[in-house]
Amino acid sequence: MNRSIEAIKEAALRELASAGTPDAVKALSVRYLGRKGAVTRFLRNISALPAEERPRAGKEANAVKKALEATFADAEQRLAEGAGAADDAIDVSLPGRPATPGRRHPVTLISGEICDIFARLGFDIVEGPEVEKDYYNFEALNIPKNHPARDMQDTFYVSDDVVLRTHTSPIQIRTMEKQPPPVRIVAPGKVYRCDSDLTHTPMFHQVEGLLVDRNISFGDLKGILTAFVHQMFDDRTALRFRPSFFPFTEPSAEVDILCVMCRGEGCRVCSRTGWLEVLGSGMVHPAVFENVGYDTSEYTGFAFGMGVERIAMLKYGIDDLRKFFENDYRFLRQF
Ligand code: 2NL
Repeated sequence: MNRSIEAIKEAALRELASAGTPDAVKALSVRYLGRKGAVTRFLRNISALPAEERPRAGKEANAVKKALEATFADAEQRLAEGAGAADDAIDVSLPGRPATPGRRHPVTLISGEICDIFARLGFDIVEGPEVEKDYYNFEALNIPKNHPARDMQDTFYVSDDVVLRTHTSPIQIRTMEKQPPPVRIVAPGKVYRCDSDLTHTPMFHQVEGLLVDRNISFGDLKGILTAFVHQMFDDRTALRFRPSFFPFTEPSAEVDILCVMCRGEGCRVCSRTGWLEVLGSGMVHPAVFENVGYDTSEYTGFAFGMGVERIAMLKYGIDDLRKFFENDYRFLRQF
């Protein structure tokens, strides 16, 4: 009799293991615990047992009944929840989320375009350190010790004689120190100035250029920069060379181009002048050549520099410098 209630329990659990739905568990529950179920019938038959066996058999059978009731209820609930969860399970047929591959920053694109144009004109592209010796950033470029550019207000000092470069000219000094003329290079890169407002950021990008050879004249400077502007914008963009001053060039000239927005009519972008200032330039100062050991009786050269953000704003029609530094992908993805 005892073995028999144990056998019923084992059979019930074996069948339960292969019941895959809540309904299958319910049917099992009826077959074992229902009015005509195996456990119920067993309980009913206890009265037929010898009197001394009845209490023990009753106790055991009731324990099995309780255990099965709980186990069936558990299984039914677990299968019901499992069926619900199947709706939220991974749908392997769904297409994956597309990866956002990113793209080049507009300033990188324009810096590259500028360098490409000069590369086609025979210039090599050279880079150099952003943390630079005072000597390469100022001294070698004929910028005297009391010059305002050297002030703490304008320059980030790393130590007494080390600065964050304020222009990429040190690259050109280093190149001239390493090799004799001819030199034909452009120097792109980040530069740093202690300045921050609507139209200035403490870091911005520059491309500078240098050409040194025999018989280089201001005419060569005008020719190369005209070719550059015509390729960067279009070949009907006029240039205007205005006298200016830089410590490292003599004579020096600012280069204006006819306003790319209004074509000289006068607009907000060109402050009603019809012209845009885009480049600084000049013939390399003899003092600079002497600092790198070039013979000034044999060689002359020209140099120029431009701000990449400024060119990018004109080329893409962007009116706010800060857009380049916000890293808003809705802006950056347009280029
Ligand atoms: C500007 C002006 C300029 C240079 C940069 C240069 C470099 C050497 C020697 C002489 Cl090694 N000059 N660079 C010359 C004239 C102007 O940049 O407005 N930059 C944004």
